[in-house]
Amino acid sequence: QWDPHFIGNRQGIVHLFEWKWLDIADECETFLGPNNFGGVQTSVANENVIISGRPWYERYQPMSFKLETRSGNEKEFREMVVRCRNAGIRIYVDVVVNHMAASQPSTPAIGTAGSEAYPSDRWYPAVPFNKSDFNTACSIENYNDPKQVRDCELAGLPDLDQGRKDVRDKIIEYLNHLIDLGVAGYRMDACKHMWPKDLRVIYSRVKPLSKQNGFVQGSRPFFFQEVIDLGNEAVKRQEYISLGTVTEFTYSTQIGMVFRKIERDLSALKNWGPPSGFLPSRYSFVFVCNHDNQRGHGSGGDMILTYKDKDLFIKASAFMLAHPHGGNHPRLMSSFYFDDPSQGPPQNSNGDIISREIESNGTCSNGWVCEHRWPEIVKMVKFRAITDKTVVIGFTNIAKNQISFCRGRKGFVAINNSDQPLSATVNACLPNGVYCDVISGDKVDGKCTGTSVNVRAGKAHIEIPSSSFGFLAIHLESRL
Ligand code: AAO
Repeated sequence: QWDPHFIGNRQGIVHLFEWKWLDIADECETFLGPNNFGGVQTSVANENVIISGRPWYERYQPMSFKLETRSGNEKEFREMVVRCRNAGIRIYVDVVVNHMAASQPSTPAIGTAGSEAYPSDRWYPAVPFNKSDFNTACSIENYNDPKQVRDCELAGLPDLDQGRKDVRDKIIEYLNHLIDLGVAGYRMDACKHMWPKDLRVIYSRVKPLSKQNGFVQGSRPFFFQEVIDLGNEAVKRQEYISLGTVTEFTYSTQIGMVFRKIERDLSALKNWGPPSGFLPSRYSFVFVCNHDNQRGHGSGGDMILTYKDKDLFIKASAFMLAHPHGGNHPRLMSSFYFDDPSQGPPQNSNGDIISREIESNGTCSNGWVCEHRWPEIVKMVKFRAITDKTVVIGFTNIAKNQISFCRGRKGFVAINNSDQPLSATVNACLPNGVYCDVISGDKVDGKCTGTSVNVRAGKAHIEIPSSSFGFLAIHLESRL
């Protein structure tokens, strides 16, 4: 429940937020597979309520467990899983089982598979769930009262009682259906609002993965559980680590503070890990931003870095990929452009999602950002694979907001986040040789199109002008 089951030495889970299943299949084959990514987090796959204006968040209001949404139907879902697996990529589904759809301006509420529901009567015939399956209505007002957080309603969403057998059975049936379709695991939504003891029962009854679907027979699916814990409330993320990995929201806020220079500077990266307040790496599910906090939902704040802060976001993401904390599954957000935080994905006048298109330079168009295609990020996914299973050594605080470190004897990075040029001789740890910085250029026919770095006796002289991007990375395979 802590292993993402990547195929080979792959790295990172890309959240293809609001993508259609067949677009994901295509992305696996043409980009993610060839570039050594590990997996994809999909949007919520089961039927959701239709909300006028089609905001993205309608998908967090389930109507039934039918696999039919704006991303596609069950047949397309299955095709995606198989095509991605054949391209070396695992699929993880966003799963919402804390609650069902809230009341809408008109009754009955209508879902993306055509189902009807009567939320104010707690009647969802397409499951079916009725009044007895829900906790008594009350709203979460005090996050310091764990019972209220678990048994009352998050944002007015009718709160399922996972302590009831028939509720559990329906949830387990759905999770097992996804296993049969070949998924490798789940992003479990709103775990803070469900009792760990109930989740334990549910997870324990989820089928093991099978050889037939390309896994080690009998292995457990991967769980990453959404629990927002910034240290100031009663519910702690530690309550969930015996069940699977847990989202590390403090990582997202702290990395933003470090790179934005809010009460922090790059020297904070020296003790990056449990000493900074993070869970042990095995349990820690890390990311720079997610689909909520990139738009002010959840634990959003001004410190969060998103695609809108392009250079800083790339630098922070490159650091996340260069640093071993979070194991092989750091999550990379892949967004659509938005101004209004409620705005849904690119869609036509019928409300159908418009596919991303790929430009000749490899970037996305039609309203999709595709951060996962930005070259620095792609190159650092490779860096992470090459330096896998090594630790940070030779960390050097060069000057304020100028640091460097090695990943064992396999990789080296230097970061300049100051207004001053960086020029220093530092520990570089790699075998003697001349290496090509993969951020400023590429190794082409044995020559470097960017900055070369000469490593001698574990040291190198490096220069990062203040006008440059501010990140330098070399590794064993960039040796000239
Ligand atoms: C929509 C409308 C609502 C309406 C509702 C029902 O926006 O106005 O009442 O429908 O009609 C998403 C959207 C919601 C949307 C919902 C359903 O974000 O806006 O509601 O779909 O369509 C809490 C949960 C966390 C949750 C987060 C949004 O703990 O699980 O709220 N995230 C997930 C998904 C998310 C989704 C849902 C859950 C629901 O990722 O996309 O909602 O399925 C504190 C608590 C957090 C809490 C936040 C926000 O955070 O700690 O646990 O998150 O408050 O309520 C500082 C603090 C930080 C604090 C934060 C905000 O940062 O340090 O702790 O301030 O106060």
